[in-house]
This record gives sequence, structure tokens and C-alpha cells, in this order.
Amino acid sequence: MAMQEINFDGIIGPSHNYAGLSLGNLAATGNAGNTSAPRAAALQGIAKMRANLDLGLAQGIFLPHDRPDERWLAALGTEMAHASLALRANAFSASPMWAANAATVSPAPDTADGRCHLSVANLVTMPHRSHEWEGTLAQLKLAFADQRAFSVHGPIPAPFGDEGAANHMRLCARHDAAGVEVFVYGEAGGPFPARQHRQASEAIARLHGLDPACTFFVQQSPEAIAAGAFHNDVVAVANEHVLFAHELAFADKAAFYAALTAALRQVEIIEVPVSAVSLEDAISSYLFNAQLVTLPDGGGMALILPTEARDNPRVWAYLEGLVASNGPIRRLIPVDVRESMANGGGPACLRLRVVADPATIDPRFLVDHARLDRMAAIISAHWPAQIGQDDLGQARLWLAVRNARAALLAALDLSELS
Ligand code: SUG
Repeated sequence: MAMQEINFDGIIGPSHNYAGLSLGNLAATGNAGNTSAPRAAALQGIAKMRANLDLGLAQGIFLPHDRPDERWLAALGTEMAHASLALRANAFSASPMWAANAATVSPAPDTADGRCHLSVANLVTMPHRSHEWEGTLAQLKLAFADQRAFSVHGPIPAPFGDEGAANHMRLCARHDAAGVEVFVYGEAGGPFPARQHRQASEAIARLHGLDPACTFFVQQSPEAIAAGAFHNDVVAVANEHVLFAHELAFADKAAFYAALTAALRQVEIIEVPVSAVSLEDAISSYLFNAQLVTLPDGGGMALILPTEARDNPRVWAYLEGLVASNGPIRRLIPVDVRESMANGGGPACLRLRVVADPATIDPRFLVDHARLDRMAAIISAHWPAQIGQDDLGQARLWLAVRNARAALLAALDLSELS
């Protein structure tokens, strides 16, 4: 089978809740204390995957992590029953759902040894995400165990923050051709943390054996971070030869665009001007947190967007003009992922892109409609209907969440992850 892009979605875990843990993520802090709906959230994620399958796209999954993370609490000398409210919330987060933060992926055509390299993200900036990497690494090692095709790397050591593919873009003529890899980092000093450090990105490029001539390190604009773009994928997305970005996404866009154009002759840069879409509109509607995908059979590209983008008249007017302009982006496909969006995670946050031959991947991590049916049945039966912040102290909720995950792992023949 040939190499193709596969989107691996993080299944929204049974502990999904709104604890307001991510400073600089305006949706998450704005919804702190609200009651979440984990069952509806996970079914929204399944519906997104179904829609992508129906478009003819390949689809994979990553599983929820063990929550509450008692091992992490034990390392801190405590346990759920006695931990502070803050530590409890940090141990209980379902944040591994945002698979764009799972790893950075350099497909085989870009690397010196001709294998696809994946580096698990350390996520050290936010306490609730800093203990994700072990659970993620275990899954990466299983899904991509074929060492002829893949090389899976551990986390970059602290203090160099790495948030994975959310700050990484790949541009190429076709997915299976050698590409240009762009690492976007932030500089400290603004009101919110810069979560991706340049040193981490440089280390990943070295570890993956990337060609320096085709690798760029680009600073995210401090203005975008200050406006709430805590990851680059909130203001830019790329697919094959197309870069779709907000005018204020990068600190020095002229230098970046010039270097990119020199390195990839076919590149098409679609820049959305502030006059059409303000940074505030971009961040509240998440139009750039879209899956920009190439449709099979020459159908051009589609943007799989959150319904919030359709709900904003200025954003939608711009997008309708864009698809009418006969450019590379031909279709707009809104999807309802409101439960994840309320924590600052849109369609693109929920997926990790891997370009590979599906035959080299452990099939338990790939899905079709029948497997999604099985997952939906488990979610409907076991995921909590609601979680309020007071519930985080309830031992019976911790048990329900554990049992729900165990039921899903068993149904997918992945109990070895428990
Ligand atoms: O890291 N939200 C996530 C959202 C991640 C979105 N991912 C990408 N942009 N790729 C974060 O800020 C909120 C959890 C809470 O507050 O309960 C949270 O972690």
C-alpha cells in the first residue's frame, strides 16, 4: 500500500471537564467551573471521525489515559483522596484528547534514514499536561512498533517546552514527497506563557535527521500569543503546498514567506487579512484550527472547521469568498466539537497527522465504521453524562472513569495499555 496521510484522533476521555487549567487559553479559562458533558463530547469526536471516513480519508485513534493519574500524585507524595483541589484537577484532566499535542511527526521522505520519526511532546509548561507523555509514548510505541518504518523518540528534557505538532507545519508538493518542515516557537515576555521553545524544536529537527536546508524555525508573533493563540495551530494551518495563515500569525512573516517560497516553488500562501478577520474573531471562531485536507480523487482541499466558524458572520463571509475564488480550498465542512472547543480544542487539536503506509501501523489504532460503532456503544454505556467541578472530589466518579476506560481498552483489544 502507498503512503498516505492518516489522522489519529484522541478519543475524548470519560474525565473531560472544565477546570480552567490553561493560562493563555481563553476558552479554557473562560469556561472554568462549567459543567461538562463527557459522553456527548466523546460522541462528537466519533461523529467527526465518521465524517472524515465518509470523505474517503484514513482515520486512526489514540486512547484516553488512565485518570485520575494516581502515579503522578504518588510521585508528588499525595493521592486523590487527600490532594489539594488544584492537584486533583491536574491529575484528572482528559487533556490527552488533543492529539495535535501528542508528538511531532516527520514523515519518511523528510528524514535522513528514510523512516518516519515521532517525538513525544513533553508538555512541561502546564502541570496538567506535563504527565501525559508517558501514556502517549506507550501508545506510540505500540502503534508504530515497526522499526523498519518508524523511529519513536522520548520527550525533550525540561525545561525546553515542546507541545508537538500544534507548533509544526509540513509543506510539500504531495504528502509522499520530501517536504519543508516549519517549527513555530514563542518567546517569553508576554502576558501568557510561550509554550513552544525554539531549543526544543531544534533538538527535534536534529533527532529526526531533517535537512537543514528544508527546515525553518519561525517565531510566532507575540501579539498572537497575547491575544490567546497559545499554539500556532490557532492562527495557521498547512497542507501539501498550501499555507493558510492569519496576517498576524508570525513575528517576521516577510522573511518566512520568502524562505518558504525559495524552498518550495509550488507553495501557495493564503493570508487572511486583519481587515477581514481580526485576531479576536480568529481565536474565538477557530477558523485556522481546521483540518485542511486533500480530498481523494482530485477533489481539491477542504477545511474541516468548527461550527463556531460558521456562526461568526465575518469569518463565514470571508470563507465563502475564499471557496468561491477558485483557489486550492474548495469545500467548507463544519463539524460540531463544542465540548472540546469550550476547552480551546478545535478539530485540528483533536488529531495528529501521520504520513505513512497504513500497512505498517498496528491495526488496533486504525478505525472503520464498524470499530467506531463499537466505540460509540461503549461510550454511550460508560462515559459520565456530566461532570461539575464539585464532582472531582467524588471517589465514585474516579472509579466510573477508570472502569469506562477499561471497557474501551478491552473492546479494542488494547488492555495491555491499562
Ligand atoms: O493545552 N486545553 C488544551 C487545549 C489544547 C488545544 N490544542 C491545540 N491547539 N493543538 C490546552 O490548553 C484545558 C483543560 C482545562 O482547563 O480543564 C486544556 O488543557
